[in-house]
Amino acid sequence: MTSSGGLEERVPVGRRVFLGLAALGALGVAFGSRIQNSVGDALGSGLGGLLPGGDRFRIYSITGKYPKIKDSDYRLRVSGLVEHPKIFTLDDLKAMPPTSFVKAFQCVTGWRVPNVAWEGVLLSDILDAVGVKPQGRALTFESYDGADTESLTLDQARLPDVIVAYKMLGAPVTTEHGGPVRLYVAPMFGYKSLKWLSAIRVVDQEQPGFWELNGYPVNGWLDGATGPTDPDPSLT
Ligand SMILES: Nc1nc2c(c(=O)[nH]1)N[C@H]1C(S)=C(S)[C@@H](COP(=O)(O)O)O[C@H]1N2
Ligand SMILES: [Mo]
Repeated sequence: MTSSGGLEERVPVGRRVFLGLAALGALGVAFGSRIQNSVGDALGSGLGGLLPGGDRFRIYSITGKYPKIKDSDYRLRVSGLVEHPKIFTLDDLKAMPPTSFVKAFQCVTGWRVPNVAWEGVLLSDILDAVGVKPQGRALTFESYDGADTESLTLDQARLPDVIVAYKMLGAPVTTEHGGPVRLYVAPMFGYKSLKWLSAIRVVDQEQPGFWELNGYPVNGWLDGATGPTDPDPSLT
């Protein structure tokens, strides 16, 4: 197996790799890094897992590590332009009304996993629990890995298929997939679905996250989608 690689295996932490959208498209399907291969092998997916339609996740971590967070140690800090900054435990999240649905997961490099069962708390419900101040326009997200960051506008964050997920594939989110809690932004490419979610900050303007600073579009709408009113039904 070659290791030619796409952006997702070549980006050293903190380095800026400027890729145009054309270059992004040309990346096509990337063949895996060591991490991805070892996980793929563990799943018994082989080559099929690395190709679009292989119905297999590839496991990504910018840092090459998977932060291990015990359920009882998990905290989600929500702060910034909010009325009541709050720290949520996993139990706090599970005590909130759950939202679940079945939707695809699609990475910008070409692989896609259809029919994934997701469960968690609507990001919108979390925002209501802390009360967004009128100046709040966007969110930034941080990860326990200390490296990945993401962003959404407030309008994007309030979409009905954007959740703070504690279950995926019918079970608690595994460490590899970003457990105990990850973001799942259904209408956008996978890089928006930040793993090992540690903090959410409400800010007054959108700040590009890690992948965007490395060339991915800040608005990560899935192919063919231009906004909340135009999701591509074939991708759900
Ligand atoms: N913390 C963190 N979150 C992350 C990433 C990452 O490297 N680190 N990769 C992103 C990308 S590009 C994709 S496609 C998905 C992959 O999710 P998976 O590893 O559960 O398959 O996670 C996203 N969230
Ligand atoms: Mo991705």
